[in-house]
Amino acid sequence: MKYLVILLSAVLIFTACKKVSPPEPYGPVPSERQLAWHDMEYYMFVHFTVNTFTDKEWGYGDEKEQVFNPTMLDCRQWAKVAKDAGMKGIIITAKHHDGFCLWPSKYTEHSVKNSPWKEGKGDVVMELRKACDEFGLKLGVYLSPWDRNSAVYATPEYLTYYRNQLRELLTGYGDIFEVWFDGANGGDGFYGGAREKRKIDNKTYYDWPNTHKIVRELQPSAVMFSDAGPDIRWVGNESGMGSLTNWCLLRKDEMYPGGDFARILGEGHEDGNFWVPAEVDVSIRPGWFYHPSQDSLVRSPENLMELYYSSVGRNSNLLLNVPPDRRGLLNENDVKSLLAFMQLREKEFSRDLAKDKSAQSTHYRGKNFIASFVNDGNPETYWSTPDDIRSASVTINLGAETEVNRVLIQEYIKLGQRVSGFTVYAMVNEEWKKVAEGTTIGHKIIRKFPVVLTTDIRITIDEAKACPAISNIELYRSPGN
Ligand code: FUL
Repeated sequence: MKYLVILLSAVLIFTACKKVSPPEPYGPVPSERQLAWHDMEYYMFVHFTVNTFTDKEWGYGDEKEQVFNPTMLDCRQWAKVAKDAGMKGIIITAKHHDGFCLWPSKYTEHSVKNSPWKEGKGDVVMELRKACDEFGLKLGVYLSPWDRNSAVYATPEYLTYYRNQLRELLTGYGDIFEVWFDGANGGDGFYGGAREKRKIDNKTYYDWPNTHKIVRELQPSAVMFSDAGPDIRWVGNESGMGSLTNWCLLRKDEMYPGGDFARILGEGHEDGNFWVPAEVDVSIRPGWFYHPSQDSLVRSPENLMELYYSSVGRNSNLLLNVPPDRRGLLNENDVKSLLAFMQLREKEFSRDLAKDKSAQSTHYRGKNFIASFVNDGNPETYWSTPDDIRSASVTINLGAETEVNRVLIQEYIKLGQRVSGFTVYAMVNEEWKKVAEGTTIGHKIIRKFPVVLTTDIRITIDEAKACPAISNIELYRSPGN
């Protein structure tokens, strides 16, 4: 009898503790390298080349190497500012369309090695590598496929040249987190003195799959950006606007860099068969390169905050361009704005009102998928429902009447992007008042709404492609509008 009781108790305890299995992933899921990229959220773009000294946006390719002569170049200053501004990395234009290389490439004479800067002994990419290491930042490279200097551009020989340069960058400068392939191909250029218009076929000329293989082989952790991925996609505009509906998915085989896909790139493809999330690239000034005439046109901290909401707040990463000036320093005006933006952000999200408050849900999958995992501060735990429940709510009780005007929601994207419709309600005067609604969530969305004095916030998943998996909910009373 005694043994029977022990046995029965053991069975009961076992049943009570039995873990329910997690939901099956739905559709494409992010790779490890993409997951690491999602977590970066905000990093710096640095446009710097001969254009900085010639006051151009697109160099023709005939610029003399002598024009590149920064007087006080200091990559440590760039990195320190990036770090202090809360950025996680820096992507540099190692080569822009003019073909001038910021590192002493052995495949061309058109580089820093023939410039007066450091008597031709300098290497901007290496200095930036060291500075990034010192400040704990990741490094990325932009290598323009269009090269208006190269005599062989538009011939098959150019691909060998381009890939050799890519290999130099991917083998000589430590770990690269992102390789940026832009899609511009304007036509005319210097081309070794030919000074003519050269057209290439975007779809076929660059033979991208074989270039991508080089990146995978030499830097397996790096993500590749272009209009069409393969890992990260352009958001379709350069004004800093992520799309409110933003699927991390793309039918990327239908796309190619430089194609006419701007609208599709904003929303992605709901039924996309690859995980290719959006990156918002935008400049702190009207131009990508430094122009003295734009010193007074630097975006204000408040404007940068709006960019943050329309990028990071819309399931995209923010790649913010801050172009060094002719000294080779980030200009004082830009630095001031960036650091003030950092302070604004700290104030905006200073105290998460949801953290560790009681959370209840209409449904839950099992004890390892309960509502309180949405505000436990652990990105690896999440609330989820049984497989057949695709609409459900989680309610956070704030303990007392509290002012709230921001909500942040994250899906557990390791299981794919699942939610396609949600609504946020606040309990005001004992009634549920709708304060925000939307379609997709993905890695992260942040929504503003007018201040409500409330005791409870309810997030309802109205529609999902599979049972929802929500890893994080945060609530704020921001001083902003
Ligand atoms: C574009 C280029 O043409 C611009 O000059 C800039 O580099 C931007 C980020 O990408 O394709």
